[in-house]
Amino acid sequence: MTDIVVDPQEQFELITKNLQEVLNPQIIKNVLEVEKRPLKVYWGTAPTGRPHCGYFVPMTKLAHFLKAGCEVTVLLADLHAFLDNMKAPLEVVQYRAKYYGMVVRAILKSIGVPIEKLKFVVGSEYQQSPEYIMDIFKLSNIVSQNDAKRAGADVVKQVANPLLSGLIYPLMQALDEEHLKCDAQFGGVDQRKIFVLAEENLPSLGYKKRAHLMNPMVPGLTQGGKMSASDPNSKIDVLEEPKSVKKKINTAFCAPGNVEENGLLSFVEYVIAPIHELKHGTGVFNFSVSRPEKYGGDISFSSFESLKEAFKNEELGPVDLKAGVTDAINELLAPIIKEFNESPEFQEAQAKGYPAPVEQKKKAKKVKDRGTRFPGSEGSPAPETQQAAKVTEKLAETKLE
Ligand code: STL
Repeated sequence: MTDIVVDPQEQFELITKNLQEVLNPQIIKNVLEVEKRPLKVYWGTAPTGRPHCGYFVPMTKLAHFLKAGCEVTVLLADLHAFLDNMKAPLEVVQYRAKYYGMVVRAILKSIGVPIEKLKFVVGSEYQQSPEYIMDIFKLSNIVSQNDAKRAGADVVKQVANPLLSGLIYPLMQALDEEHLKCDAQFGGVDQRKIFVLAEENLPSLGYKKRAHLMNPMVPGLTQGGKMSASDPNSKIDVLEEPKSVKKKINTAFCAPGNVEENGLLSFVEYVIAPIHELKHGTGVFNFSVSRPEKYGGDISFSSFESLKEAFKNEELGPVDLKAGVTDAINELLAPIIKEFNESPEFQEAQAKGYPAPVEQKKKAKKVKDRGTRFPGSEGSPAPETQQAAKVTEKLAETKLE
């Protein structure tokens, strides 16, 4: 990556580049132009399911922030992962937070972003302090149940009998802005209602209102575009093997000439293109597809628009677009897989954060308790064996998404 940008106007452009929406841009401009200091911005993520390729989207923004000289914090919001319908049980959440941190570092390294200036904070490290807890109480006296519920509607998993934790979640996210001492919070546009809740309520606690930077939502690979936890084909893990990437891309919804509902084109637009720019300079785009001679031979595009146009005109068909995207994704993932394979710490975080679901054994037929002193008995299992069995059972209960 090239040098840090120092001109305030250029910094502002880079900070807000490719975003869907910015709330209170004047807060950012004031820091850059009047106070003339680095902007402090944070991005929060809750370590729930395994991170997938969608993670590359916010990563390109973190790269922009760092290039614009910002002080960037990544919040690994472990308690939020717990509070969101226990998507991460407390037994495993610390490993998931570690795993997420390592994935973020590996992705940024792989796209050539210097990460020395990037700060990582684990939520539970400060969210259990008396000051933070008192702030939750204070905020709960200002925000109505209705407003807290609505704020979390796009973020907190919606279930039939909603838990109280879903109301605490948005309050804590608002408070994180103050306790992380930031000027701006960055997130997907799905966070918008929480961002607005923070803007409307932090001033009542005597805290300043922050700016909010929002990324567009990038569709998944299935028709309808939502990345779903229950459909493994709708997302590609950041450690997905090349063969499996190929298989998943091949099942992706991609109709000839249809550029509107096309997760593959979106992936090129929001991930492949920005990363190519980061590596090769502003405005530089290249997307190549190797094609057999009888189908027109290799073809490459030097702008996203020309690629989209070619697909729309059916000069480029689904099979070829899929081949190009498969190669591009495998190229993006190769250094992350390599990093994982070379790091026992990374592997441990994954193994302990996402223990393999153990087959639920059929209930064993009840045998009459004849004690341990009958012919053929092997005696009682040692206490440590019993303990291990309990832990395995507990891990088996862990619902994986
Ligand atoms: C998710 C998915 C996602 C974003 C988040 C969680 C954000 C969590 C969060 C928590 C606390 C904060 C900020 C953000 O202060 O895309 O499951």
